Amino acid sequence: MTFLEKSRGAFIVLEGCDRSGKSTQVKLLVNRLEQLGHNVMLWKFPERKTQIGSMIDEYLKNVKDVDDKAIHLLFSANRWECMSEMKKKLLDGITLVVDRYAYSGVAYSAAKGLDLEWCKSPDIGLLTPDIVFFMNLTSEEAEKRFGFGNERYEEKAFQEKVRNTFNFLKDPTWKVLNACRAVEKLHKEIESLSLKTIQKCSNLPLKED
Ligand code: DGP
Ligand code: NA
Ligand code: NA
Repeated sequence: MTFLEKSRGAFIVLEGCDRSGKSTQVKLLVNRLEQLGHNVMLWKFPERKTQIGSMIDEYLKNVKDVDDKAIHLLFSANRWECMSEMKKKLLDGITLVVDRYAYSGVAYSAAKGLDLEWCKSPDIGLLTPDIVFFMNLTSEEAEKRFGFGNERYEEKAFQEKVRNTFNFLKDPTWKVLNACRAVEKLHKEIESLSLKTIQKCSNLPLKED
């Protein structure tokens, strides 16, 4: 635990399958919070701009094949290499709105058949989000959206497995949202829960598990 002398920013994560609308909502939320005068920053995983991130990018674009366990550890390392900077920003009072986090790490690898506990272990000790919005699609709606992408995981049968794996990962920080609704409706719900979270956690210590 890190104790605070001044109020900190909130650590807000959006999770879900590909095409669940995360990136749209993350941008809307950041813009809205800025409008309201909050100190806020958008973050995205994988962070493709680092050296590790560029290996991940090549893997996702099918330029390179990487062993399933090795790529799992690289995704985790990509989160670890960002931790000190993220922690500093949070302690400086900046709210981070993060597109994907360790839940994606576990869901996508476990969907390949890797052991769930093994998948979780390299992420142990990462900062714990204050709230995780899970963008939940019905399988019907998911089906309509799948099959359009061209990156490695953007394929219907695989996404269905990822969806099922996410369901095992729910914890008390999760807020499961009906992501089939109109963009603006969803945005309003995310906004109001985020504002509550920012207020609630501003004087609480940051958690690392
Ligand atoms: P995005 O840029 O959000 O579309 O993410 C790229 C793809 O990478 C997407 O299919 C989800 C997947 N992904 C994100 N994080 C991880 C991770 O930690 N591990 C694995 N195996 N896949 C991930
Ligand atoms: Na994607
Ligand atoms: Na996205």
